[in-house]
Amino acid sequence: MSYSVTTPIRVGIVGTGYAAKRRAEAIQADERAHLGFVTGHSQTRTEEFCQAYKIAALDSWETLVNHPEIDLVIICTINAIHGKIARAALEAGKHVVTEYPLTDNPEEGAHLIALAQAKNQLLHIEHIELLGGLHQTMRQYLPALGQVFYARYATITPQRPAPHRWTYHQTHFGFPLIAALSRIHRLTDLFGTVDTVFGHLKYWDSTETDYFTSCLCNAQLKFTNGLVADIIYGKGEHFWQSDRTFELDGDQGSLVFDGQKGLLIQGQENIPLDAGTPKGLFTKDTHMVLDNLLAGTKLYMSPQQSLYALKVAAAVAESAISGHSVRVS
Ligand code: NAP
Ligand code: BLA
Repeated sequence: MSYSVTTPIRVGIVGTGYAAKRRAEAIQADERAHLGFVTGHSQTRTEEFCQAYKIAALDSWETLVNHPEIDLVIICTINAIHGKIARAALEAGKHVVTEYPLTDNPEEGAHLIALAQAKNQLLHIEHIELLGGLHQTMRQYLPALGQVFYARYATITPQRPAPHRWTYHQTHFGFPLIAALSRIHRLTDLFGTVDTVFGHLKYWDSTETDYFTSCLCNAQLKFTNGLVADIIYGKGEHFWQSDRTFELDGDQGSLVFDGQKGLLIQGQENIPLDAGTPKGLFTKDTHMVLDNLLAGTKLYMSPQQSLYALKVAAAVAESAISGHSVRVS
């Protein structure tokens, strides 16, 4: 696919947090692009951002997506508004990159992908987990496990006191395994399609303001190839021990990672594995986006792959509400 865009690509960013900063640095380090504008939330952090990157602020994302001097909009704000910003930006004729998730609604996701295709504009959903050492190492050693029949991926983050931030707000963050879509996406990328899911979700101390102090979200996925996967996502004040274990069990061996350190276990043999550091991934993603826009180089994944992970996550959300297992259509 080739796009009509000329250098330098003029970029506007929505958001001023961690992802936005990494994007701004990557854009400013690349002569093929120019960072012109940002729009933020709180005035202080917007001003800090503008000072750090020597750029101008626009008063709203609506103004930013319609700005005539912007070709590419990068969406790095709270999850609840990704979908509507992406839609408005595509309708305004902009190329769009969004941090995951694209939206919480698979139908809206499909519509946005079709809209971008019809208008020949880029819609890229960042999934930096695929670019990271952990995923690459898992992929590399997968064949050594034979037939994989079980996966278990836990990310538990104790946090005391729970911060009064959007990531502890039911609406701004959204259903935890849609917000943390990488957990499901890592597995669908490795193991393909899912037949049925079962989900569970608990919030602690959630108030009428929608903030909670902890959440626990579990999902069991049964893949078409027979593999069963347990995903555990928890954070907040009610957890006492952090956990980042990713385990795959096959008939020839197991792969077990604790954070970035892993072991390949085959019979009596244990081979230590190191997945490196998860730094620099937003830069990698940004470079690949510019390569794609300017040279048509293939990106590391398609929006359809993100949409499939979203469909599975939405089925988990449906199951968590109904208490029944849900077939993924
Ligand atoms: P962050 O550092 O907390 O930044 C969040 C941004 O959203 C800030 O600009 C914040 O502004 C703004 N914001 C907060 N509450 C808001 C509200 N109610 N309405 C509008 N804007 C609001 O978060 P982040 O880690 O950069 O995450 C941004 C996006 O990237 C999220 O969708 C996240 O899932 C995704 N993502 C992040 C990572 C990562 O490594 N961090 C990885 C993958 C995907 P103020 O600070 O002024 O409130
Ligand atoms: C993913 N990290 C995320 C997401 C959020 C944060 C909101 C998306 C939702 C999710 O998948 O859980 C936020 N991450 C944070 C915050 C810290 C953090 C506030 O580590 C505080 C230290 N992201 C960072 C930092 C690194 C980082 C400092 O903010 C590490 C260098 C990496 N975050 C990182 C990666 C992902 C992610 C690689 C993708 C998720 C995955 O690997 O599966």
